[in-house]
Amino acid sequence: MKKVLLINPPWVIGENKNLWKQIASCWPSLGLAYIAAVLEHEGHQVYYLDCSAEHYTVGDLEKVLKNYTDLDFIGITATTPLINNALAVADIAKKLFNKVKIVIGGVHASVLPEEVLVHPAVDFVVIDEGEKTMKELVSGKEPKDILGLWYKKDNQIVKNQLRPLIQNLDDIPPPAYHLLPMDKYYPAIGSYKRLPAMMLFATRGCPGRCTFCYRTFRGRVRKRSAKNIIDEIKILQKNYGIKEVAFYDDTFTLFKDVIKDFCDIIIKEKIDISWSCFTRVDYVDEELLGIIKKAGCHLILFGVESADEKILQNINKRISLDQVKQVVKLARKIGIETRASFMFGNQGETEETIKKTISFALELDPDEVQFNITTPYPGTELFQWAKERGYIKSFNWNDYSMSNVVMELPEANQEKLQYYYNLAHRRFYFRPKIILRRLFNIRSWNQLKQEIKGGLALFNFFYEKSK
Ligand code: B12
Repeated sequence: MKKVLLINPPWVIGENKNLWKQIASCWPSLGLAYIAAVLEHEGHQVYYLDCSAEHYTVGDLEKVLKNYTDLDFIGITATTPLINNALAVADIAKKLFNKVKIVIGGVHASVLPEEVLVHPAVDFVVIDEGEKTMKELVSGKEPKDILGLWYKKDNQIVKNQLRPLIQNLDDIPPPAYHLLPMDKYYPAIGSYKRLPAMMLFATRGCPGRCTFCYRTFRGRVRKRSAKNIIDEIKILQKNYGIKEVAFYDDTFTLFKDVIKDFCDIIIKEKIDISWSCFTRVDYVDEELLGIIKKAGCHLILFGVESADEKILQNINKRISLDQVKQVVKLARKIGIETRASFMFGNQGETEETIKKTISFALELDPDEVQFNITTPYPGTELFQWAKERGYIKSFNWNDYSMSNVVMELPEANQEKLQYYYNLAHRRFYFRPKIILRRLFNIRSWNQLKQEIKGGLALFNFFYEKSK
């Protein structure tokens, strides 16, 4: 039996530049929770430390880590903006427990394993899915025989081959929720109907090939069965009183057969759960929207990105603006709210195309919008494109949180991007029509509280900007 501590590193919120930070969600790293479940199955003792949910900063960590003793492994997850915090945690841990083996996994380490592994405190990097690789490592298999593992030996980096991805997601046990601080998690303002809520996945991988998006799990799509997803919802309801789930799949409606079965079970068994999901406009139709509405779906989030057809082509979005208009209209007819997200600063962006996107968002009139400033994440086609042209202003990963402009295009510089980012939100949300619609849609105290909090956050944001 080995003792393993899994850490979601601190996410210190930087300057208050990004309005979404004030109304953002707080979720666990389900990736770590899946790994925890697999390790527990093997008989190991596992601890889960969510520095983000506990609001710990890197400075708090020495004290916090002293609560753990006799650890054999520490596993840390990290996205690109969190990698420096993850490495700082690794340093503190290595100083406190010099025998502990430190493993880093997650998207950043999967894209840039070498960069992470050269850090002195890091012993192993796990590329892509971690369940089986971490299980073999902790259970004592020779590192040289473990697929998906990179490590240091005699000052050299040993690069084992990639591990084939898990084919049947039903084979993975449910996340080890019992190790998580479940009362610390919540969804973003405006995205839920009921609490408590938890995030969930029905698939892995995305069929899209957008140039700005990091293709997790090598873009290979896999599914869970409807029954397997329902069983997890039942665990969440029974053990934690969960009333709502937020599906964070890249394309929740990718496998229509599974979604239809899933909805059938919810309806037949009268399972009382409300939910939201992310998908692409080309993966829904009127029939499916009707079914998911009946099964409790109240909000769909999808990416439109730009209203300029040429930019949509440049980013390989593979959707048309007509499809977008049709889906928003259908969803409204059926009674599902929509949130459309847009980006400013993709390949080919100019002041004209930004204005076009803002006008389109107003005309489209979904229930909610989100405008983002494009960030070129390493591992994406966009990153390569921008790097080759010298458009990337910062290679400090701390800046890659989407609140900073790290890429400037010849016709869309930082000033313009920031200006239109603020203007777009203001123009969308400060319309009497949208304020009235939101007020009329309030059905509970909870929703009223959300609306007030969200409204105040927006107001505060623009007040700060105008000073
Ligand atoms: C849910 C989600 C969130 C949630 C919760 C994040 C969290 N606490 O983990 C919220 C909304 C808070 C969020 C915020 C952000 N997100 Co986000 N998010 C996702 C999303 C949709 C799913 C992540 C997930 O849970 N996947 C399912 C689990 C099972 O997979 P996993 O986490 O990758 O874990 C597996 C492996 O990676 C590996 N693994 C992971 N960690 C470890 C650690 C060890 C030790 C080992 C051995 C293995 C291992 O094993 C796991 C099991 O197989 C992904 C897209 C995607 N499809 O992955 C984007 C994604 C991770 N997010 C992204 C971004 C950019 C952000 C933000 C910067 C955006 C912003 N400013 O708001 C922030 C950063 C915040 C943060 N904490 O890092 C990018 C990251 C790109 C990059 N290179 O960093 C992604 C990949 C989207 C994309 N395609 O561009 N996000």
